[in-house]
Amino acid sequence: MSSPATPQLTLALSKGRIFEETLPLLEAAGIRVTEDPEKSRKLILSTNDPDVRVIIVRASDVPTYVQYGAADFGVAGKDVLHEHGGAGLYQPIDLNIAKCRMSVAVSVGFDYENAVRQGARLRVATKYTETARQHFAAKGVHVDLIKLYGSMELAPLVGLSDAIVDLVSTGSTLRANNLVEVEHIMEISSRLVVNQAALKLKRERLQPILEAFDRASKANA
Ligand code: PRT
Ligand code: MG
Repeated sequence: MSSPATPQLTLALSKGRIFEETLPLLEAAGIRVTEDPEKSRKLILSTNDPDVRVIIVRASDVPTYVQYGAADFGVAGKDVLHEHGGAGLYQPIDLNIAKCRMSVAVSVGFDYENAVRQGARLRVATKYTETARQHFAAKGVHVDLIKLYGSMELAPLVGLSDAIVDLVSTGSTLRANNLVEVEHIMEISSRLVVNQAALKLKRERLQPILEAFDRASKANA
């Protein structure tokens, strides 16, 4: 008797916007996820293709699963990839999904330009310490970085920091909290990341999926 084999390909996705926006790309490759991660507590989801399964991981863990080959490929934001550094990952395609921007924001009324001009040492709260470090170092601005894991928008409101580095999409979260964007660091979208060994060893199975993703994502550009 044969037991069901482990699918040949494992794709790492995070729940929420990345999962939702990756579904049409998978569809273009003929792959349908047969379970809904919002309704199920399962972390390994099957697809209509017996060769392909999807694992659900935290957005910032996607590069790690792919780097170590626990997933062959995955989808991660440029914000997450910039923090991770990209070791062991091949990044062939900008999928043009989950778009937003990385910005510096401060409380309304805080004179950021003046503080920078005066060479003040700024306290900056962020989840993106590596990106923030590089940004302020390139500008020659001295900062004390305070690492947070969520709700960066709160930090300036309660005196934890002078500024934040965070993602902005519609801007409504900043507005609701009386914050303004003062600097634009980079445009963000999600990338396909592929394990470098898998790209060589599983090329035959991966290549058509990558090509379908590439074609479908051009439509989002
Ligand atoms: O939520 P969790 O802590 O598990 O992880 P995560 O926040 O990293 O995951 P998720 O699913 O929220 O985001 C996954 C990816 O989506 C990010 O890595 C980004 O590449 C991308 N993305 C696109 C965004 C946004 N747009 C976005 N608007 N990620 C987060 N936001 C947040 C932002 O941090 C801010 O708090 O939405 C808020 C601002 O939105 P607006 O519309 O009010 O400006
Ligand atoms: Mg989130």
